[in-house]
Amino acid sequence: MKDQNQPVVTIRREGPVGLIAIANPPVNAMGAAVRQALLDAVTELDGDADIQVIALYGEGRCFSAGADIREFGKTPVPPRLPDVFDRIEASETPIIAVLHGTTLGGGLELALSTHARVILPGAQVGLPEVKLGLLPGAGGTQRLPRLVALRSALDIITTGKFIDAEEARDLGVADLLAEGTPPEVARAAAYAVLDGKLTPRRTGDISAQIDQAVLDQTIAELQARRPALQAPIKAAQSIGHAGLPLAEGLQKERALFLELMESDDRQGLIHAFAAERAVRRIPEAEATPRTLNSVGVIGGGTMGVGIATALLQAGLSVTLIETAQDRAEAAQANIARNLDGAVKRGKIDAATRKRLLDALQIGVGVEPLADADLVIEAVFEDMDVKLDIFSRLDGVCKAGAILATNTSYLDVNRIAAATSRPQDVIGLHFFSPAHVMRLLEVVVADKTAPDAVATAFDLAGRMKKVAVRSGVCDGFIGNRILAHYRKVADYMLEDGASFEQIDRALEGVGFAMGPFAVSDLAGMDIGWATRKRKAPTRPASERYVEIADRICEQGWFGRKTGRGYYLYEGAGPRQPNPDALTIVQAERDRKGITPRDFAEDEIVARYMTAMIAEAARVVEEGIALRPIDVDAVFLFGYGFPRHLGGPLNHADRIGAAELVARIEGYATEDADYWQVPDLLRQLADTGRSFADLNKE
Ligand code: 3H9
Repeated sequence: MKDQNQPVVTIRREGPVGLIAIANPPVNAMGAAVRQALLDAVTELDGDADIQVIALYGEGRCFSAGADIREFGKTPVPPRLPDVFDRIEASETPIIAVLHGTTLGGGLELALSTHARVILPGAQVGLPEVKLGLLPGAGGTQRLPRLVALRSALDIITTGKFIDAEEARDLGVADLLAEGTPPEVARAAAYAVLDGKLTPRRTGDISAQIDQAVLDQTIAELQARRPALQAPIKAAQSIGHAGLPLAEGLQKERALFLELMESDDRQGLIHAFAAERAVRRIPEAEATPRTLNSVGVIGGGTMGVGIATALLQAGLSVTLIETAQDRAEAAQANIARNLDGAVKRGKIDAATRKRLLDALQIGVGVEPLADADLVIEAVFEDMDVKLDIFSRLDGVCKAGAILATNTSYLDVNRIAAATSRPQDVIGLHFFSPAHVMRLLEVVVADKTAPDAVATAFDLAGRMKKVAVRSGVCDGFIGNRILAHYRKVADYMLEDGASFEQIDRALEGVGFAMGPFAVSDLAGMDIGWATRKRKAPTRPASERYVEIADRICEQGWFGRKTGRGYYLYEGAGPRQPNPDALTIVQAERDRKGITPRDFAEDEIVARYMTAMIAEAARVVEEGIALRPIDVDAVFLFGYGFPRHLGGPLNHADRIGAAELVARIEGYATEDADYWQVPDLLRQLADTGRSFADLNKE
């Protein structure tokens, strides 16, 4: 952490060379203090007759991650970044930037406003503002197209992707690639300028070549692909002004930037960025994680294979256990196939694939797990099977080993009680495919030890996953909320909306897929099995829609059988399964329901309200630590639209009072299902928001 007394920018004079270092850990974000100090440093050195060249670098892990995101939405404090950068570009004394670690957003814009850039191997640069619902608003859209080809500038800015040091040099973002520590390279670069080996120039003096046809085509593609996302479109429009004199282009960029700054998308996307990091704040954060080198995975199905793949990729050695040797070998082959996919996508090379496979052992029975530091059970959802496995693990595993279950909804306390060491038992709920999906629910049972929880979070970090702490309940955070709101989609279907219309409405607001398309993808048999399991405990008063059961009874489980709600025969856009439509109508007739029309707005309102209601209960009961934890679960595990920031961030936009009014309105049709959660009512009564609870 930053010592408040340390300066955020330091100056050093070494003969004719002036060195400026930004020192604002952890990522040299440019908040008000850095902006002012940078401006002062440049003004001072530029005014010093003895200084002939200035080199600028970052202390710590990177050059700079850009503007300080925490200041967004607050009253701006001068000087503004664009003004600081204009002053840097105007400097009479040449200024060189030395880029190491990540140089992002305003950090790269700072570098573009200097007179030459030297990049260190391993560095990455990017203008990721569009991912935050913004555009580079401190000259990025005007200066980058002056240095690189228009197509490259459009690509970098509208995707927000990171590019590596070599590519940065090849494209023209950086002038030179050089090895050394940032201060060493800074010094060397300064002398290269003095010796005439590196020629500084003002980016603003270069003219950009804007090919209108290329620009128009990019904007048309962006509009077609993601019409709801304004930031990439506006960013491309802003690049279109780079052919103007710099000052004029910068003004236009500023206007577009400010429009985006006011947008809901910007708020939602920055909330999503914060959510990914906020979930790390857990009561067990101070506990020391246990050592984790070898992991056992029990079960070689889709889940076990995905988990094992992800563990290997995180550098752990894995022992995969199955019930028979041939099944273990089949799992091993599937893991190899996953790693082949990673090679194909350029994520790992062939040598790494071999090394990872060498770290995989397979076996039968729990005995090979005696020395494992962690065991993750990923067999099918049957409590008796799990209880048996955990009691056997208890008999063979070494003291201090963590025993984890990947159950999606079963009671982790009961599983822990099957062992003599409940303090070592935890839920690690991965999402399928486990080597791809980023979410990991860490389910903390009543007796789970703090250092076991800390170990799970440490593991998630190594696996580059977003871990969210959950308490024990049926379905934990995500599946519990899903089980509730998924019903409302069925209710609307039975009452008159079509499954296509419901899917379209939700995809229209940005869900990756509507609920019926998701059922088809996941396999309708999975939900069917769960419904059968829950049937004995379902209250008689609960409204139950049988449409999905009727479809499953035909042997239609979605994609894997070629038909479900939709048909999957051949390529092309999805087509509704006509027989499914007949089943829907037959079920309405059987229950005497006269179908009514649903507007898309109403579909979205009911679906979101149901989701928010159960999410509020999950927070109220302490299953989730904070509202933002629920948001993270849905953003990273359920395809919730990122620009809405998660269900409870979205709830704040709707307002608690409006949500209460909606639920009370819907309750006139079904008072059993639609109940106002106490927490939501409290927020409505006190005028508070879920965001306020995140701050507590
Ligand atoms: C911009 O520049 C706008 C301009 O165009 C125009 C302005 C006029 N500000 O991610 P980590 C914090 S928009 C404030 O865990 P990593 C982060 O929250 C900006 N704080 O580490 C975390 O705090 P905590 C464009 C920031 O190694 C801590 O630093 N820039 C910022 O996995 C460590 O971060 C971006 O979009 C920031 N800009 O990844 C870059 N960045 O520990 C966003 C980070 O309290 N940042 N923090 O939770 C990143 O992509 C990653 O953080 C980075 C490091 C790759 C840098």
